[in-house]
Amino acid sequence: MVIEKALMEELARKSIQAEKDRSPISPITETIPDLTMEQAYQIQKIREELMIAEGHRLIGGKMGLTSVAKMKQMGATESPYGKLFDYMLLGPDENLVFDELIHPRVEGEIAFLMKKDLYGPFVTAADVLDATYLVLPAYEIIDSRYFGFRFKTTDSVADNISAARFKLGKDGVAPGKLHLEELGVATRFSDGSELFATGGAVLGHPARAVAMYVNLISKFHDGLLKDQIILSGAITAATPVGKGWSVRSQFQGIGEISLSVD
Ligand code: OOG
Ligand code: MG
Repeated sequence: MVIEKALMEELARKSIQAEKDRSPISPITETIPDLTMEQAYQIQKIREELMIAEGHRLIGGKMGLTSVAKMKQMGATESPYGKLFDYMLLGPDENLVFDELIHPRVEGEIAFLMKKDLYGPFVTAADVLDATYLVLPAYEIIDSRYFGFRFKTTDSVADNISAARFKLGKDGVAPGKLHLEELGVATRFSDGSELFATGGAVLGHPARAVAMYVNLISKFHDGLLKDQIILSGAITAATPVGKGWSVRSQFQGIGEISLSVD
């Protein structure tokens, strides 16, 4: 189905409004079942432009569904991208405020801080490592604007793939010294539950996810820029959290990160 620009803008505004009001909406595919990935990215792009027009600053990007654990959890096989804005970044000692979100889930991720601009569509994992200043432990807090976190990947793409908040560890390491595919990430929640995986869970090597991001955004002639941050996707499944929860992770050879929920 052809979707007029005006309808795309309306759909982008609904997702933004749902985020602001903490009030979930129905997936687009309930009314437009054949929504294509291309159309979904066009809606996401309009959403991005509206956010920037409101005064938010674009500070990086994120890949999603890059590990088998996440793909299984969401029942999807395609890895989509989204964008990160300044208001999403939690300070090093800042807590997550549950009441600002709808149904937050926490994900452990490897973040990359860039020292050079990268433009696709022919960027490789080696190019990414060469353009990376630091690799850091990160948590992403996703918060789908759709009821019950239920959607198709196209719906999620139009909703900036659930991006809501993220936090970086205090220490980072230059990538040259690391074997990111072998690095273990151990996470422990305050209820005693634990998750473990290695960096290789993300497409065999997390730099591949970053390369994929750069190559995908080149369709809009966008690049991954110096000083931007990119999250390479959840290493393990996302965990729903509530008020009073806390979580701590060790990223072997990089550092640790923790988060509490108020
Ligand atoms: C889509 C976002 C997935 C990740 O790291 O896999 C994501 C979703 O599951 O809501 O951020
Ligand atoms: Mg994520």
